[in-house]
Amino acid sequence: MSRLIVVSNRVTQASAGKATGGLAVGVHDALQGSGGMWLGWNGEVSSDDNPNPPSASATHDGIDYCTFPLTHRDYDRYYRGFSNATLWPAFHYRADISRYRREDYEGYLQVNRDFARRLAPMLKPDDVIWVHDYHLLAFGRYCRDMGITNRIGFFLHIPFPAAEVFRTVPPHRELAQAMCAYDLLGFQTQADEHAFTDYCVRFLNASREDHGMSVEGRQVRTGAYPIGIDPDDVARMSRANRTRQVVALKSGLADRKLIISVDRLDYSKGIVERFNAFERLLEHGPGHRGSVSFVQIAPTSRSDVLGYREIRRDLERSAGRINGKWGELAWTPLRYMNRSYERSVLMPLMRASQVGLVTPLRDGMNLVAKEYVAAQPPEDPGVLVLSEFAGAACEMKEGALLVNPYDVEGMALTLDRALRMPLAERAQRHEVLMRRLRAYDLAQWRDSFLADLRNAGQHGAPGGRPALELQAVGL
Ligand code: ADQ
Repeated sequence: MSRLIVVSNRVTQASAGKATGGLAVGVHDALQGSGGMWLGWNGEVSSDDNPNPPSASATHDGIDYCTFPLTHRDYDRYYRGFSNATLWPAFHYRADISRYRREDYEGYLQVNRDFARRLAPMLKPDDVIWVHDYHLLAFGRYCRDMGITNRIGFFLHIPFPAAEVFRTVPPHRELAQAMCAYDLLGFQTQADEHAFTDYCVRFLNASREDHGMSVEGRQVRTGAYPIGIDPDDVARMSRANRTRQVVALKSGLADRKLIISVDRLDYSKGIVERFNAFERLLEHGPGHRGSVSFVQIAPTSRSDVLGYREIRRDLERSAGRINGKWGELAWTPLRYMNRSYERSVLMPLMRASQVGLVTPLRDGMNLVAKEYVAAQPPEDPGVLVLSEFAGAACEMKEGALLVNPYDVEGMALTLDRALRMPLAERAQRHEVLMRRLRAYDLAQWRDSFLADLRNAGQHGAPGGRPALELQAVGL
């Protein structure tokens, strides 16, 4: 079988027994099975004095890891700048806070080109390349410009926005053209896939075809591949020996019900709106006062990116106000933990909670929603309250209670319903959700993407001029 090469912004190792989530686990087995390689940033930031820090190679568990640091300048322009201050907000429908600077875009292109330059000499002719996420939209285009004709697939973990929102990113046309250099473009949902193809039809003169489009004389395959979890692994972890923290939390709760939310601290996750909904529940439902506690776990992420410090401050204020107003000596309504916990603690915590409250304003998928369901005891499962704007809602609408996170009153009413739901309904909903989680798990996500990539029709260098070079010259 041909070798698999994974390319992503960050490289994480998932060694046996080490508890990691998401991408690392998802691609680990496929990499191991093909004697594969993973290329990307090692998380370190080096001095600008050496603009080309060397790559380091290491082999673990039959996987070659090729990693390198980013210089300060690259970190600033490519990572903090264009990836996380321009693309991330715009792709999460926050064009209002997306900030564009030409020098950031230039740095983004340069790092994308640098990733391709590092990979090129290590490639074998039949290697298959799988690229991940919004940091590397232009990577494939640079590979083609370097004459690389291997099959290259790309998976976007975050939403692809509607064309009118995507157009607020100034180099939108070049980015979409660059994305069309990939042989297969995978999205979390059909809505994301359609948003991308709609844009291409309207602005790149693409024509739709079965399984994709024809753009500038080449076929680009597109598809929806909703990322899954390993439900049995989550269930096992959730049942494992109760950790000290979980036991302490349970004894502090006495007989109170527990609502839990777990996120990275990010404005896209709708945490402030969620706090407001919990406050509304206490205001309008006197029966819940003193009998339910809400635990929000949200460790800081990207603290040096625009907008992230503000969200932390807003949450601290909001949690303080709610506890100040409603708390009692023997009851803290809202526990907001701005720190991270191991998965071995999070999964039992989810299992111990009667409601999983997952209400992002916009999310590519949201794996916490799936993990919450898989962590539940089937004989007495909790209820998932899920935002209709999470990619996960497409698959989970039958079993979860869907909410609009902009409707604080509606979320409070749904929380009330979830807390009162009888066992028979909870069990029936849980069964429906588990069936779906098992039918489309993490292995299925990975295997279906890779099967389609291996079968993707034509591949090789696209025709036409290298648009990104033009932009870089114009800067
Ligand atoms: P994220 O925005 O990071 O990922 P999410 O899917 O919620 O979002 O979480 C990914 C993983 O991180 C999960 O396994 C989860 O358990 C873990 N995680 C989240 N919060 C945590 C916390 N506080 N402590 C410890 N672990 C935590 C992006 C997209 C998502 C998409 C994923 C995967 O934004 O929409 O679901 O990629 O494609």
